[in-house]
Amino acid sequence: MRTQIGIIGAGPAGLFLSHLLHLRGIDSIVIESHSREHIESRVRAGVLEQGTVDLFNETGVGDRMCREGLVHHGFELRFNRRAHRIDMFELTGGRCITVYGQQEVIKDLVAARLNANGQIVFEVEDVSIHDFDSAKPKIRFRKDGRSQEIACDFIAGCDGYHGICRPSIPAGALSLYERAYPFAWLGILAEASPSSHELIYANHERGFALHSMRTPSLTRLYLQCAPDENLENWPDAHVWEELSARFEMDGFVLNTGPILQKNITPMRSFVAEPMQFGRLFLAGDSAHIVPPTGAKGMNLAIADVRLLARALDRFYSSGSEDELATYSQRCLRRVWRAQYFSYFMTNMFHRANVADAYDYRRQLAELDNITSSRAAATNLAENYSGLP
Ligand code: RFL
Ligand code: PHB
Repeated sequence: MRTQIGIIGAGPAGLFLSHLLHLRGIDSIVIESHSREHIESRVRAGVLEQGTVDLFNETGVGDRMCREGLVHHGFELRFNRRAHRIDMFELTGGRCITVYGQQEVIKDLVAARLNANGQIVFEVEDVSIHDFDSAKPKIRFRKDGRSQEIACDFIAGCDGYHGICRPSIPAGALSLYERAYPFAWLGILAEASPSSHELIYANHERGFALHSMRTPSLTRLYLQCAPDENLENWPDAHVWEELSARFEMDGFVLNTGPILQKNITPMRSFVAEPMQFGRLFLAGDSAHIVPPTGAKGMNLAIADVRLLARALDRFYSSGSEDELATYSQRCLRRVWRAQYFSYFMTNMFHRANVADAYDYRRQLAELDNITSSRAAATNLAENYSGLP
């Protein structure tokens, strides 16, 4: 097989890159280790920044998102058993977020690629990449037991944090920056109508909790738990009890219902620099991870591939490698802003050590500052809705 861009991974980064390249007349093949059914049902992110929504609309993949996505003008910070609304729309001069599940984004992008005769090879095994320090990179893999090779001009490593692209770069060529957190999130998807029209980020003595949603009849909720938490210690009744305690406030009722999915998400901050080696370009989670408290991961993946598609287009249309050479540097500014913001949100809401009463009071003072200073609230709203 031969293509211009060999893309590893059919997550938001790989699929949207393939779509953007197609719009610019550049050929690509996407290979993915899981099945189409698997990637279309994996529940992950839910918040799209304004810039991501605009980009999906401009490139023709936003129709269903516009019909079914929930547009939010604000969100709530809850602490000391009181609600404080951040009016993002008003504070940012009209910016909002859209709640639309990542698996819906994946379905829309897969459909767009397949309708345009795009090539996505699902369920590949033993993927390896070769000669990406030369002008003739190759991707090898097995499909249905048969060995295959793709010859290409460039490889896009869109294979997430656990992928093979980043570890294939020679040791010493990358600088890695990391932070681990002493907690994780237990997430549930429940058949219950959301208890509020907007997201609620709650700081509670017992730990962080987040109220989100997917549709008018599906609630997505998270609570801070131990990093090595065993789901067997969390029967449904216990999950609801704990969530109710953490969202507790006069007049607030948490709607409950059958729990459809339950999972644990570890929390990590990570950046690999530069996001390039020879003709291998990393994008999305393969190059950087943020804790989900800032709702930035998928948005960063989309922002990366927007720059990568433009740089590749410039290469093919003019022969110039200037945008490819600065790809990493231009991505990393946004990446580090999201690192800062996600770290800030994570530290403002989670209890790293329940015995640390000083830290809890410091967090409450920080939340008090944000909810009583227009300048501080504006700063939060600008970061949350995303860099233009
Ligand atoms: P993905 O989505 O991990 O996709 C990588 C794909 O590569 C495949 N793969 C391989 N394919 C072929 N060969 C190999 N050797 C391969 N190795 C791996 C994988 O199967 C997969 O299909 O990376 P991508 O495209 O960079 O996208 C990143 C986002 O998925 C991620 O940042 C977000 O989900 C993070 N995130 C959130 N981001 C937001 O912007 N807003 C949110 O509200 C938000 N909430 C969240 C989140 C992530 C969460 N979890 C589960 C980590 C909430 C949660 C709970
Ligand atoms: C979600 O709806 O899954 C979600 C929302 C906000 C976050 C993280 C996840 O910060």
